[in-house]
Amino acid sequence: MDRTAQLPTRPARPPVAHDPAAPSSPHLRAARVLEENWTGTSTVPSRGLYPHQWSWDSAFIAIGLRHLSPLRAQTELETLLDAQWADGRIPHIVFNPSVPLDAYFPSPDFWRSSTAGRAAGAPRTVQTSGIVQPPVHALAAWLVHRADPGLSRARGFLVRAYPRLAAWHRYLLHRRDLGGGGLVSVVHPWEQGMDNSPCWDRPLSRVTPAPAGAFRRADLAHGSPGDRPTDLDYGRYVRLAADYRDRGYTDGTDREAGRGGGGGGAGGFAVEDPAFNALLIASEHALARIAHELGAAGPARHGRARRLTAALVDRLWDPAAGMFLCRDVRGGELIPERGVSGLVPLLLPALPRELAAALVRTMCGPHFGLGGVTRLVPSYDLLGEAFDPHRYWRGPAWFNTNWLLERGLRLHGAHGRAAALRRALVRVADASGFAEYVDPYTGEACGATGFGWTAALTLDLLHARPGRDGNGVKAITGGDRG
Ligand code: 9WN
Repeated sequence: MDRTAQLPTRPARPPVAHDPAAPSSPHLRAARVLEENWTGTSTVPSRGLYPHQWSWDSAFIAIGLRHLSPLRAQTELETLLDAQWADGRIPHIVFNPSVPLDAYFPSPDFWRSSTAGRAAGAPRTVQTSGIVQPPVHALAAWLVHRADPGLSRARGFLVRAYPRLAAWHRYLLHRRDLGGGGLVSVVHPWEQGMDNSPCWDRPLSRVTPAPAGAFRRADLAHGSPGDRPTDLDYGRYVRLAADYRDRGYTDGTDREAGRGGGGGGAGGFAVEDPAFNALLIASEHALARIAHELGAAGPARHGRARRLTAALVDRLWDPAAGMFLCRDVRGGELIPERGVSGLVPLLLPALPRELAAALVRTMCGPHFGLGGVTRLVPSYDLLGEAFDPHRYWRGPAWFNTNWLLERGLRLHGAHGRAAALRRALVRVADASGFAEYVDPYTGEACGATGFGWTAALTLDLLHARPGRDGNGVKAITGGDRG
């Protein structure tokens, strides 16, 4: 049954905590959001703003959902994996055919996956986008399995998921190493998931925007324009996506495309991002555990994860900034902007100890303010010229990145800071009506409320048993929870 299409778009609700008709605990309130956003086979990020299935949202949502219903959590991931392309990519959106085309832009008739993506192996029966999002899925699959191993084994959950997850990682590592240094590049800001981060301003400035009249945004009907990317950003997003589509969603390098040149793929945008690559590495560790559970070769994957960690340090660590930066693969240089993405590698078990310590110092210093001026870690440098506490990924705090950092703090022994961040996350999420993102200073809600991953990750934090996370790999891949 698909409930999404029948649900009217609602205006943002006041914070649920002050609603007299609201359930009586944060746990129940978070569970209600997930109930309301469930379509029968997956969970929408937001009933109004994002009425389809999104890739990394579903992974985070499954991580929370496993505490309510391991079966629903498995189904969430299975629905996404059913839309995988034959080349291994997991698309960033799986469209719900019963949602009207004009409910979200870009809609299926823009992406035209089943025709434009035919050569790359797009599925015929389901419409998807043609770009990807961060690979949180193997990590999610392992955590979901751990929540109810009996059910998982009885349903063959991991047996079916493992080859698909392995093909997904293969696609990224083989088709997307556009810089030639072993790391994965994203070819669109939507792929990295932090769409209008100031980290993209420089590489995006080379992209000629699509004319304003060539598309119609649907997002502005659901919230304040001041909380969203600008029209100029959208013009560039549309240009990049349309060019990729018109190349058949192929990932040839410049050399393969006959252009010579210094790498970076055939498109106008190619960036190595620390969070995207760190999530791939965390998922490689999870895949090693899944392989072990299935009696396959786990240690080789742990080895690969360690080699990827070394490549990440080699290519993206900036000692002067005390954090990781993005690399613009076309120009070849590091981008001198501090985004929260550069703190996310704290979640890696093989990170050298002195780098982990530097990341914690940077997170708690003047650029991100944790434990001082901010309640949660902002998405971008408080001191950066482009900082804006309300505009999407240009300053507001997001719950998925803070959840990842909480895990990283615990993994590297900063238990006091992790506990404080955990308390703040639950309090702010609940008081904001499970907002999409919040002002990092005040916790004021921005964007949508009733947001899927905010509710799911709150549930996960409420279920945390932090006393059990002494072991590095365990803390990353789920020995500590569920
Ligand atoms: C484009 C769904 C997605 C998140 C992204 C977030 C936002 C989409 C948009 O919403 O992006 O993919 O329309 O702005 O930036 O991280 O996955 O919640």
